[in-house]
Amino acid sequence: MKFVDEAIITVTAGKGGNGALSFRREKYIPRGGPDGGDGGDGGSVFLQASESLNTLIDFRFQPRYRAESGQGGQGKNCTGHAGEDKTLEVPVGTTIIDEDTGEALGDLLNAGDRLKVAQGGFHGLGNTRFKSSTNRAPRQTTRGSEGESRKLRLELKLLADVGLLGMPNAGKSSLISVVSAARPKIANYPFTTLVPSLGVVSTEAHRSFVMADIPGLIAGAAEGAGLGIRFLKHLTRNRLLLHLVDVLPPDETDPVDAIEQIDSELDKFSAALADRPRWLALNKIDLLSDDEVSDLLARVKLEFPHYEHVYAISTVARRGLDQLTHDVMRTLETIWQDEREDPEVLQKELETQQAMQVEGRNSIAELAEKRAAERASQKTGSQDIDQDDDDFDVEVEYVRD
Ligand SMILES: Nc1nc2c(ncn2[C@@H]2O[C@H](COP(=O)(O)OP(=O)(O)OP(=O)(O)O)[C@@H](O)[C@H]2O)c(=O)[nH]1
Ligand SMILES: [Mg+2]
Repeated sequence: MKFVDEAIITVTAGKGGNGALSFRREKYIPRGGPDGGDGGDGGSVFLQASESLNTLIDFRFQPRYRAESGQGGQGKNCTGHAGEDKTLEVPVGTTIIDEDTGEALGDLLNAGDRLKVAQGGFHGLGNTRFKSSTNRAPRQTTRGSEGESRKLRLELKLLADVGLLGMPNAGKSSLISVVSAARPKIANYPFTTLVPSLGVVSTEAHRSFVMADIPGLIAGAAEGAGLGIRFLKHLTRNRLLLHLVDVLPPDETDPVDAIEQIDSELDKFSAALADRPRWLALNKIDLLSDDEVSDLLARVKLEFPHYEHVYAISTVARRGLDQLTHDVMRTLETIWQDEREDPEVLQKELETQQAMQVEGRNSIAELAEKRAAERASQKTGSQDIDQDDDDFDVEVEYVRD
């Protein structure tokens, strides 16, 4: 699943320093002549792609950037210092657009790629420059020119890092809405979410990850029950799955059964996906007493030892959320670092993703075949809604408010 992360920033290059008006004045040297130096050039603004960033969220808090101006020239033919360039780091894959003209200025696709987005002003000339045989004492200088200023739109197509998974009504959309700026619909009935959405979770400045909210699953999803399993394919590029469970489902079923059912649907969809790191978050603990929460946690840990991370949270009472998002952030950072530093790890990750996608496609195709066979036998094909369009590469656009 891709999404578009956006930020609008204003960049202003430094002004060029003015040229100086000065004459040499020394004892015994009458009419020393002009010695006003040139100003320094203004600094330019550059954008540079960096692998250590993965969202544009920090630009929301700091939308204005300015490079240093050049200093004015001085007497004794001293040239003013040039202003320092300003380099802003953006995530690899960022597209840069001039917001006023709509012109695409470039894409920074590889780490280290650099693009000048605002040209620094040029230096002014000191009066020395205007000396000539006919004018030995010029009083003329020029001013440095203004630095370029531009409003830029940065766009980043991103993949989600963490995918939410769970029964309808477990609180997946509620979670994403309290930890990010995403505002999916939340309601007390199953299948509120019909399309995936994404949100950027920022744990602190320069640290963020992308979370995906997908429609809920129910038992029998692999056979087409509910909305089926096709949304699971959106999780095949996520590094981590977060399985959300309602601790007190309105139909009074046992949350432990719900965990089993989701696990089993995941197994049927793709063994490789079921093998991904998967954490459990028991949600709505505000509805239970502390003792009940401890009992449930103990039971869950006993019955599902493959879940190494189990959290008790409440999106409504905002309990346990910081701990959860920080732990997710830290784990993702370790995974990213390993992938950056070890090409074998990255290669293995890409192979796993490939396996998940192939297995997922097969499961979806199997379900579509089964449905087609059923339709053929019932001869009711015409009134069927085709739920299994292969929208494997669908682009979900989410733009921050
Ligand atoms: N008491 C309580 N209610 C919650 C909590 N989190 C979510 N809810 C409620 O649970 C209901 C379902 O929440 P959603 O976030 O829409 O659930 P979902 O998992 O996205 O559901 P689908 O989109 O249908 O799959 C809503 O009425 C929420 O207000 C919580 O921590 N405590
Ligand atoms: Mg939802």
